[in-house]
Amino acid sequence: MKPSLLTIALTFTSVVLSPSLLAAEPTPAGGAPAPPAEPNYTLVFSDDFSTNPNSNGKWTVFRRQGNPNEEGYWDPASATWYLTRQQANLAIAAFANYELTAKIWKVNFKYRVDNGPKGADGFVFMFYKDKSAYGTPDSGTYMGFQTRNRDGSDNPVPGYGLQFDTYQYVGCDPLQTNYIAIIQDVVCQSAQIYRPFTEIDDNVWHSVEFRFTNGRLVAMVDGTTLQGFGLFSPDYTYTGIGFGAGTGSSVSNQIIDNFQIWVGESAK
Ligand SMILES: [Ca+2]
Ligand SMILES: [Ca+2]
Repeated sequence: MKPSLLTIALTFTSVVLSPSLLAAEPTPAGGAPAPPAEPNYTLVFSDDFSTNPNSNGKWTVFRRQGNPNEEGYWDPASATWYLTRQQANLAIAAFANYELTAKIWKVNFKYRVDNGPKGADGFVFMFYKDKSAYGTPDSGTYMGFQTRNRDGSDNPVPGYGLQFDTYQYVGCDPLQTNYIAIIQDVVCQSAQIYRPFTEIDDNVWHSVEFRFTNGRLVAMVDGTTLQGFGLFSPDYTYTGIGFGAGTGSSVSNQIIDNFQIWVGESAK
């Protein structure tokens, strides 16, 4: 029997999941009570990158180098979007022209990243992010999740990220192997939950579904649930939703496709 989302969430989050959230859910054991009902989702934003995302009106893009051939390069032949190409010190912060105010939603997207296992630095799906803070996105480690000053220092940007990290060092990353994590405001030492994940820079297309349900997060890659997590008190102040990515001295093509935002209402 396929484990329920609740079961998986518990596996990862027994410490941090809100007891009130748990109490609200039916018990999955025994088979008698029904699992939590799926919300009814409505598609509110999508881009299959069949048109140029740098001019199709769907995105607001910030770049460190200011070069749309390297940061947010649209490949018309494959109809995909390269967050970065294989060049050093790139950063992009690309926000969908959509204000994320919903508290029940999900996104779907595909990614392909090459140059493993030494690709870098990774990319991050961003949500409830303060897009007004940009600014120049910072490169490398910071993956556009933070902004960069003229002197090379960087600033926190409020909001959350589902991080796909492909370059690690002690003092920043919680693991010294490729991993996924939920981060907030800053990249380094902010992971609220993380786990090793090898299927990032393997140059294969992977499909992601990421669900947010009143603070409960579930990440699925290629149909398998990798991570469940609960936020006690989500910060809904900011509405930015999109992607960041960076390269440093090591590089990758970091490509996305078929991005969709769905907003849900409780089926109850
Ligand atoms: Ca496409
Ligand atoms: Ca890293």
